[in-house]
Amino acid sequence: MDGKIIAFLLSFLLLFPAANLVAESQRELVILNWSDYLDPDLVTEFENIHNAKITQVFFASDERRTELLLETGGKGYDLILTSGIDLATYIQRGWIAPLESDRLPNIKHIVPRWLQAFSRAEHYAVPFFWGTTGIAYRQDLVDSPITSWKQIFEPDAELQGKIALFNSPRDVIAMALKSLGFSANSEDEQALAKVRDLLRKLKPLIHSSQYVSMDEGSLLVKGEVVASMAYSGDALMVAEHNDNIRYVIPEEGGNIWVDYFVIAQYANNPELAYAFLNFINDPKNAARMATFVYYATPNLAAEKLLDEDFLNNPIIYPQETSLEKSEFYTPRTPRAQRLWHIIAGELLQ
Ligand code: N2P
Repeated sequence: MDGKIIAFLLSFLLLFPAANLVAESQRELVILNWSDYLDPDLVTEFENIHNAKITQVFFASDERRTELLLETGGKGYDLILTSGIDLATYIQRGWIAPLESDRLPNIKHIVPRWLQAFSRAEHYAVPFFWGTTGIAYRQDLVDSPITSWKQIFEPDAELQGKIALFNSPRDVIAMALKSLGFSANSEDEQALAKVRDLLRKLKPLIHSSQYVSMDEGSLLVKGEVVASMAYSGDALMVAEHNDNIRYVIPEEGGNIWVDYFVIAQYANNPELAYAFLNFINDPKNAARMATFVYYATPNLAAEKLLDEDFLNNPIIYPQETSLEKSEFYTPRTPRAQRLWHIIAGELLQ
């Protein structure tokens, strides 16, 4: 055999186990998450400190997250980012491990209000951020400011064909209910029949029901979409690329949500998952994370480190008066849930 080939084989045999060792010692943390929800610099810092690799699997709606979890029976993830309203279902399905608070010393920084905002959250979930759902729009492309959901759900000529909704039955129907003066959580059949009519009329008038991205290629930045349902911090993030983008909690009110990190029942690396939760709740890191995503942190010690500008930004920390008409989602009966899916299914295809 050619000497070169022998040398190659020998070096391969010698190197391969070593490569294996490196791979084995680098643990992986798999996080099911929204995109743009973790500061990439903090991710890298965590990876370096823990000699670990963070892999994120992204979803673009709360419903899509549930579908992904259903596909694997909750397996394949170490940490799951979930909205508070889905917690109870995920716990019931056995996808979430109860929190062992002695492994999470930094939980002491979290304001109890957010730990307790949803049923059973306290024992299973670590609040990450809270925010609102409202409307992001291009002030330079409308005659007068957008102030109500009615302008989205019954658009006049100026907005027709230029509206983006979430691809989320829950959010679309809840906000359509509010535009008609009902509660976001209404299960009243007549109210829902009105929503159905409203959405049937709306269908040909929307641009899309995909969540608009937050980068410079966003449809809002390009002006192809003039008004979109949006999460508060995301509107601020996309406004970095166009300072004509505004965010409003409409006069009918919006949705107040809380997002939580939970440890997956089938986590491969629970220890690393706890390390991550402690890391992001270290006050300095939690403050940096908040600055990156433009959301309000439930971490009190972090809040104390944030700039006045951030704390006084009414999109991040809305005044109580503008929150008054906004609602947290409450659990729906399975029957209502089915009905909501049917109604929204006609619109969101
Ligand atoms: C991700 C923000 C998602 C917040 N950019 C929705 N709860």
